[in-house]
Amino acid sequence: MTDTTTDTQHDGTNWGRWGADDERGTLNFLTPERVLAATQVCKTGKVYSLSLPIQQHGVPIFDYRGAPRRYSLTSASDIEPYANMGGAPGLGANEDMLVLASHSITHMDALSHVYTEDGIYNGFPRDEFSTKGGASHCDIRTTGTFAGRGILLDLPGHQGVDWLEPGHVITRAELDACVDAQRTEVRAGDILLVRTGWLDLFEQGTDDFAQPGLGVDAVSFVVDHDIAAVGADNAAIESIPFDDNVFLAVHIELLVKRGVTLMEHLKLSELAADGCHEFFLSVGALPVTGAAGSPINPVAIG
Ligand code: UVW
Repeated sequence: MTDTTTDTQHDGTNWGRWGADDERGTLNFLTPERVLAATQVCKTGKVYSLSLPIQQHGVPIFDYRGAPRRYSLTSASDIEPYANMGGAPGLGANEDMLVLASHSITHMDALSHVYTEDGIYNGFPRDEFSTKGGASHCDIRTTGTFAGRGILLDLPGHQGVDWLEPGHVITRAELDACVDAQRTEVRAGDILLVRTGWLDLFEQGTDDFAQPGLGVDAVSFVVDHDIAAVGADNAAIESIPFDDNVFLAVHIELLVKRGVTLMEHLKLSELAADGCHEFFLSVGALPVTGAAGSPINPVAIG
């Protein structure tokens, strides 16, 4: 079973690994053979939505992104909306207008989301993201649809706590220990979901901005196992404050340098409660041309 790696791997990055024009990054690990094999892992057939509800209150929202808005576009309060088109009296339809940030609540980062002075993933220029058109490379459509074998590392479950402490920096050793304790086999092309318990703490009403999350040391787990994508139940995959106080340190290592798709604010507690550590996972983003991210509703089948 092979992926389509054709090029030499730059030191510490995947730039050029799948060609100079690659916009899929580590989703290239998800070969049709691996996706087909992933369909065989289901045991219960239980279907899980990993998305929080899109609403204004009771969900994590960053001030600068604002709360999502749902406005009624049409409703029964409109006077006979279809009458002049031949509709029967009383016939109508309810519709909405949705206004929300691309990185609202449960969402996926496109590979154009974070840039450094060297550019975005694969070296595409950071200044090609325009006000009018958004991303000309690595918009959400290029990575927004994928499926494969998902694995859950339930760190609080393994460590016997309700949640990891805010600000806790997760290490490679903690991920390895959790894998061993859960007896979860990690395979190339897996989609790794890390439960920190932070959403459970959020539900208790914390107003602490600090969050547990991956540290730079944990990046080697993703790299060594050829992980295709990473998701977590926290805001940024990585710890806040950032590891070693390097702003977006793990985003730079995973998203920018290696083209690893990231999914944040995933609802993982039901999978954890069921002890479901292996599942088929299907992820779809809104295919918005030029967008740097999108709300998602990943579906896991246990
Ligand atoms: C940033 O970290 C800037 O955004 P997100 O957490 O959505 O990746």
